[in-house]
Amino acid sequence: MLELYQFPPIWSLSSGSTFCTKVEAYLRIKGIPYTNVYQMDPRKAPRKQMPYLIDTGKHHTISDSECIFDYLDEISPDTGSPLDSKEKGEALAWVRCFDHHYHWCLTYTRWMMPENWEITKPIYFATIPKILRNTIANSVKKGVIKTLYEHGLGRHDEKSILARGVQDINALAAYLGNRSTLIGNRVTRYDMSIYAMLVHTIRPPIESPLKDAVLSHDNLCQYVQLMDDLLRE
Ligand SMILES: N[C@@H](CCC(=O)N[C@@H](CS)C(=O)NCC(=O)O)C(=O)O
Repeated sequence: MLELYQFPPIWSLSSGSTFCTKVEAYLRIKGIPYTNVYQMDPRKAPRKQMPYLIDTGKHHTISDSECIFDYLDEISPDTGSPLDSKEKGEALAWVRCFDHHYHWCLTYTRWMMPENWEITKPIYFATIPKILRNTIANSVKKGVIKTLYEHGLGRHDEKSILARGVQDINALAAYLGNRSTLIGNRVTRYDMSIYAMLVHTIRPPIESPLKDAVLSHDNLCQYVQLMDDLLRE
């Protein structure tokens, strides 16, 4: 049995974390049975980040969404038409762009834009007793500010951070054109990152130029819709 350790659902998302949504989406697309184990404290995770997966039968723990994907492909190999190395290279570049750059622009909109922090804070920290909520929320936020700075993005002003996120979105929309999936003619693991980042941008009640940018591209909205439909099946 596979146990997926992840942050719990919020708003209408499967999890508060893009990376957790990404992994759960892949498990569902592949039709692999799993159980969700919701956990709020990433310090309990092997790499101090969520998600992670435990294959209880094999006493095997895997953390990091990409490592989890490799494991899922190992136990349930992809039977679709294979991608060539150029297609794989392009898809990987998009995943790296969204997982390691766009994700931080999105994080900025939730944690750093004061009007959005007012929405995020009570939801993210709802399970913390009220008396401690502000102290803990502010201490976790300090960690996010530090990570954004160390990443490099946090050294820019808000206007540039948001502009960079919008650039990622516009570039993706141009690349996707009228195709319905990122690469090849079928849904692959690479779609899961892109779907997770887009759905986390448009679904929550968090307003930002990133959300406006996604919503302004019909092909990206249709892309999210297609993945939502497949995940409901
Ligand atoms: N490279 C990791 C990134 C996972 C990640 O950043 N998880 C975040 C939630 S979105 C987390 O657990 N953050 C807590 C922390 O870093 O303290 C993956 O692909 O799984």
